[in-house]
Amino acid sequence: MTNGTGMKADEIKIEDLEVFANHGVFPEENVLGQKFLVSVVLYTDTRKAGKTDELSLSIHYGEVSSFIERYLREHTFKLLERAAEGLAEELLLHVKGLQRAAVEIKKPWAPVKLPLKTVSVKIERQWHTAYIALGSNMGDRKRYIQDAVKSLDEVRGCRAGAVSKLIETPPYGVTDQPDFLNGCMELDTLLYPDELLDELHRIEKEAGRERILRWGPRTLDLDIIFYDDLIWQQDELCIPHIEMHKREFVLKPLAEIAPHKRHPGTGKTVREMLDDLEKSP
Ligand code: A4P
Ligand code: MG
Repeated sequence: MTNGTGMKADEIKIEDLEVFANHGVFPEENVLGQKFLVSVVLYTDTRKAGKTDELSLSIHYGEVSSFIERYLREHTFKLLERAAEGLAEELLLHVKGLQRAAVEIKKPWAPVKLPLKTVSVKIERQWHTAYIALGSNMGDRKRYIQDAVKSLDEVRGCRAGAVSKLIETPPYGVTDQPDFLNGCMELDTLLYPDELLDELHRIEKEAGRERILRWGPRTLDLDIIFYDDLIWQQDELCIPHIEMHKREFVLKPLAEIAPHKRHPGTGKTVREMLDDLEKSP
């Protein structure tokens, strides 16, 4: 992972923090408790703190250590996987300036009835940036889109970023239907792409969306245009969105909030794709 200048992110490390907690599959473990060793790498940008000697511009590793200890002591999970996942998520949600976190939890006294040093689970989790296309051509179109932005911001592990202006567009594909209102938004998210799609479908459903006709009229349509620089092609999900470069109603609002974002497949910026489309007959 890189910081804003394209250079490798800086790391703050906490190694083998001892926590006495109750995680485990066996009921005795949940009652008696045992020792866990927790190592965390916090990926962040220490440049400003490095230049000014100002703690408030960095991540306070003392506070993070207390946070880890408290979280693991106050929760009881069966699996180390669950403990690591929960801890990584809490850190990314609550520690300011944290972009990515590696979390390793070791269990030196794991009850496996064989001599071993430790068993452990190590994961890395991070914030991702997605761009979502917003569309509606039924009912109170503006309200459906505004509510969708709010609903997405309220999903755990999602934060709404820039939202474009909404524009009126003629229908593309099936043309015998009312005009659309379209826009785009930036979304910071901890969700994986398939999890994000599930949330989009849930929000579409709550807006009364019915899938009757492909490309037909809808109260709300939410499509994932980009997800970092990911290229993901499966039957139920294609990222970048397969038709994005052909659609002015996607590129115009997107160019307002992310003109320099490059398509990871073609290398073209959003602005270039929009220029190409406007030039094509
Ligand atoms: N799917 C695959 N990739 C994605 C992705 N990147 N983001 C799958 C979201 N969904 C993705 O979509 C069908 C399936 O596509 C989803 O279940 C998902 O698994 P849908 O929303 O159920 O059906 P749809 O929207 O009718 O089909 P499609 O192909 O998604 O259509 P689009 O691309 O959404 O286009 N004209 C104007 N002016 N403005 C519009 O907003 N929208 C459409 C619909 C047509 N014409 C329009 C507009
Ligand atoms: Mg769609």
